Formats: sequence, C-alpha cells, structure tokens
Amino acid sequence: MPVERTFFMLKPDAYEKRIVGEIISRLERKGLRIAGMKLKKLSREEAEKLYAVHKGKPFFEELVSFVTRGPVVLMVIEGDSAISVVRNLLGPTDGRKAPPGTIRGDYALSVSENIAHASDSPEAAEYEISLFFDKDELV
Ligand code: IDP
Ligand code: MG
Repeated sequence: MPVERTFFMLKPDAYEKRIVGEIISRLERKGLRIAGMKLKKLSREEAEKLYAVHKGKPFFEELVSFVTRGPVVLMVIEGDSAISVVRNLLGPTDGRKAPPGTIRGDYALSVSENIAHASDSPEAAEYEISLFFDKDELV
C-alpha cells in the first residue's frame, strides 16, 4: 500500500460549529498523520483556484462565498492510501444522503455546507497541496 499525502480542508461551517478538533480526531484515530496544518481565511482568488474545476457551474459563486466567509483549516494528511481513505471517511457530497459513520453523514445536512473538502485523486492532491503549502512547511 502506497504512503500518500492528500489535501484536507475544514470548511467555515466546521469552524463555526466548533467541531474542528472532533473531525481532526477522527482522522488521527484512523491512523492517519498530520503532515501540515494552517488556520486561514481564504481570499477569493485562493478559493477560485481550489475549486477551478467547478468554474461555470451553477453553484460556483455560492461555493466561493461560502468557503471565504470565515476561517478554514488547511491540512496535509499522510498515510497508506490516504487519498481514497480520507474520501471514504468524509462521505458523499450531499450531507443528507451521506451514510452515518462518515464525517458528512454525522455532521452535515446540506449539499453545500458539508464540513470538509478532500482531494479526489493523486493529481488533485498534488495541485491542492501546492496551492497552500511550501515543501518546507510539510513534516
Ligand atoms: P466534493 O466536495 O464531495 O468533492 P464536488 O462535487 O467536488 O464535491 O463539489 C465541491 C463542493 O461544492 C462541495 O463539497 C459542496 O460544498 C459544493 N457543491 C457541490 N454540489 C453542489 C450543489 O449542487 N449545490 C451547492 N453546492 C454544491
Ligand atoms: Mg470535489
């Protein structure tokens, strides 16, 4: 099993609900390791870069204004098959349909405000990590 790094972001709704620690605990309890972490309020430009693949979709503006409305926690998570493992822990996009036991299934009731983001492929992970972390900021 390959050791991978994935980009994980706790969105402003997680920060507002004071569940940042709880969600990070779930990742650690799984056996994943924190390789990088920052608390930051994203600029519009940063949000547009992170969600560049969604530019032009009907929810794009709502998404950018949501993820820029308050602080987010930017993280690099490392472990065996971390990209797919973290996506599976997070659960499907729509919190109303996400199964119990997943992060979104347990904490989200919305398709837009759904607690966290995680990279969905090795290419996305590399791009998303590079948006927010220099090499010397990862341990
Ligand atoms: P993902 O976060 O599960 O990978 P994506 O389809 O990549 O889901 O969408 C990115 C983000 O855009 C979602 O996490 C959610 O915040 C928002 N989003 C996706 N689809 C909708 C929608 O239909 N309405 C409103 N927001 C949406
Ligand atoms: Mg996505």
